[in-house]
Amino acid sequence: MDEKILVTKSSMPSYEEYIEAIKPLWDTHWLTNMGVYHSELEEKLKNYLDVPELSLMVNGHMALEMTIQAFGFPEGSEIITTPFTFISTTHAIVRNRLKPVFCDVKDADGTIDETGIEELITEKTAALLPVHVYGNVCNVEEIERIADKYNLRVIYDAAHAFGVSYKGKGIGRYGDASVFSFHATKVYNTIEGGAVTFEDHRIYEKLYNLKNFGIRGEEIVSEVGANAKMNEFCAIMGLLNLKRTDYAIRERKKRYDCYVQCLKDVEGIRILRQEGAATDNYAYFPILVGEGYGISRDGLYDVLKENGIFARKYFYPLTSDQACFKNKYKKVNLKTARKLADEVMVLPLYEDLEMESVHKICEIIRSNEKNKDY
Ligand code: T4K
Repeated sequence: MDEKILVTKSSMPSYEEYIEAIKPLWDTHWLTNMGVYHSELEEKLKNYLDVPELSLMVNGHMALEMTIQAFGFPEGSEIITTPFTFISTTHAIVRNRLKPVFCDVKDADGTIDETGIEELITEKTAALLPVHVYGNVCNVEEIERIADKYNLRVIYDAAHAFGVSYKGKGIGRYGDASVFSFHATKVYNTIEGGAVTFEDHRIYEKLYNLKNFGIRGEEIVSEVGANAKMNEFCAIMGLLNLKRTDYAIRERKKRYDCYVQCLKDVEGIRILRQEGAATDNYAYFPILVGEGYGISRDGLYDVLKENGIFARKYFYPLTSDQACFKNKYKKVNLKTARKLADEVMVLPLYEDLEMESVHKICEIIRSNEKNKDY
């Protein structure tokens, strides 16, 4: 096993299948700007994700930016979010000239600690932007109760939650809108891509304009938009990958279960896994390397690396600690988020990861357990 094992590997159809599927583009020369494959993918994804409305985007980040813009919050409004996420979540708020207010997360699953939200609400608060981190579902009922009480919008960062359903409903049906990422590293990819899901059709029209420069007619530009359209090559990749997503998730599950089996009783190692009413998409395999383990998280990261295994510290550091945001926003207690960020490590997981590799990774982890002499 000399090959490098990276944290993930893009899911793809066969070369022949993709080449065959993109052939018609050489007849039509229609490559982007809401083409036929774009429309077909929107329809198919609505069905797969069990949502009434969906707008495709060039990537998950622009989907977040466009969605926040679509709600038209006054400049300087506060958005309550979490720092235990990919930098994109915080960037999207700040690039809209809004202020992130960081709320702590729960030790059990890394999602927003809903019990800490109300004390952060001020007259400037406009929305909540919680993250279904690793596909772990936020407490959507309590978040809805708070949002209703204070008349706030809820936008979920569902970048990791493709295909997840909660209490029998697609996860994209909760809140005012949910944003998915279809990046190459995700459970489901369109090379680069993303989507916004929501109930209200007016949001579809708004996003359609915003992602196309705010153009409303050949000679009319009504608002300041951007270019966030998905092109036809990506849409075709998405159509083909959608056919194999269930297979990809099943294969991930086998590897995930194997990790759980091998690591469940290693002292000091905890799997950051949510138990509950949501389905799992096996997007990531995050573990926490606690004090009771033989070496530190960084120590284990290095040992794995020496063995050709490239795990990742998703999500360390907290976004609030990054140079561009540090000390700029309200100081709040982020004790749990900081602890998780210091201990977390995501192990390799993808559909064709060799089972032998999973065992090898677990062996390395087990061999560094405290008081174990292998
Ligand atoms: N919100 C959240 C919570 C997110 O996690 C993300 C993205 C977003 C919003 C924004 O969505 P997008 O705009 O990205 O659609 C990766 C991804 O680029 C990013 O999409 C993802 N989250 C984040 C968690 O991970 P990096 O900087 O770690 O990627 P990179 O290039 O180091 O790749 C990681 C591994 O993936 C590589 O070691 C190998 C594999 N890989 C990578 C690429 C680029 C492939 O197999 N194929 C590839 O094409 O950010």
